[in-house]
Amino acid sequence: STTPVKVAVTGAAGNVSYSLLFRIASGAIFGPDRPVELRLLEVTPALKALEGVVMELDDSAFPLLAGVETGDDPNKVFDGVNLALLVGAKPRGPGMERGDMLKDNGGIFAPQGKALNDVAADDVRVVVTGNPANTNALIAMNNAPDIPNERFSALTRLDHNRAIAQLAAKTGASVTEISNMTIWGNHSATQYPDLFHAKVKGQVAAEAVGDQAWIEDTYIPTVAKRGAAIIDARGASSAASAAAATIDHARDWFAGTAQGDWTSMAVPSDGSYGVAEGLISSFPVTTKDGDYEIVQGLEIDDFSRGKIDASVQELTEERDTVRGLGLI
Ligand code: NAX
Repeated sequence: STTPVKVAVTGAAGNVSYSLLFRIASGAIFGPDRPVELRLLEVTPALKALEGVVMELDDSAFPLLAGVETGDDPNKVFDGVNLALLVGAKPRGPGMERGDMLKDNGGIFAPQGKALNDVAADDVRVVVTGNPANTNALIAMNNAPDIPNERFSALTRLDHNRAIAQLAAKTGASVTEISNMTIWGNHSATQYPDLFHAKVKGQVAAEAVGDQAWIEDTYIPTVAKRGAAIIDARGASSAASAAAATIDHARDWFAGTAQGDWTSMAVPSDGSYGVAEGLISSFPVTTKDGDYEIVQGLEIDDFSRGKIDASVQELTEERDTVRGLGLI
């Protein structure tokens, strides 16, 4: 199609978006033949900085960029959008109570969910990158009753990509020789990167590694705490890799996962693998044409079961908190 696809990005003047927008405009999600129109949402005080970003988008003369609109009103910016990348959020700062953080995010994701419900295109797909991503997606989804739940997702692709990179480094394989990686649960320190279904050159990764202690004591914490390691080294949180992961997530949702492989997306649970229905939890999924299916039938041993349950427990607590706050 030569009709531009309308892509909304929130937090458009922030760090992740500074990498994300230029890749979207270059065709990284929808390919080299599909024009894109950007709809950029920011809070009022950031609109001036956003103007500067738009000047740089203009200056890039992207052949596929059919238009850019900006604003601070989601009811206008989201009008007719086919894809909404919700990046702007209120992550937990030092000394902040979790309840306050969830409440602040409710103030962002409840109205954005409502606005998407009212003005987005009928085929809208939503990806939440802004933290706490799973529960922010839960809030948006529950405030958009007319949009099918399966259109809402949260980003665990950065964790997935980190899990591939760490496994590649350990085994000497290239990232392209690793398949069937899964992140289960929450995009948080409780996430579970699963080496019992991942494969290295076709061999089960846990067997290829052959060292359960390394998996438990080094691999899982390294992947789960990678965000903190980046902050420690850079003095700023991951931005370019988060943007790359957001692109991977959205591109694969439409373009599809490779035959025999899958990816990780946090999506509303249908009860698969004992995850309570309705929680937005990360699963192995196959994708095609903007739809996904949770991979079924994987055997979960006791070790994996404990890890998945612990992360899902955290999601349950977050859900109960936002329910108590009347946000869902
Ligand atoms: P920045 O603080 O640089 O940018 C966030 C932007 O969002 C700001 O410009 C702010 O004005 C805007 N914003 C706030 N409320 C808004 C609203 N109601 N509507 C529109 N815009 C709004 O953060 P950045 O480094 O870009 O990170 C963005 C988000 O991604 C954060 O929540 C962060 O925690 C999250 N991350 C998620 C990751 C993931 O894997 N899921 C990894 C990277 C990243 O840390």
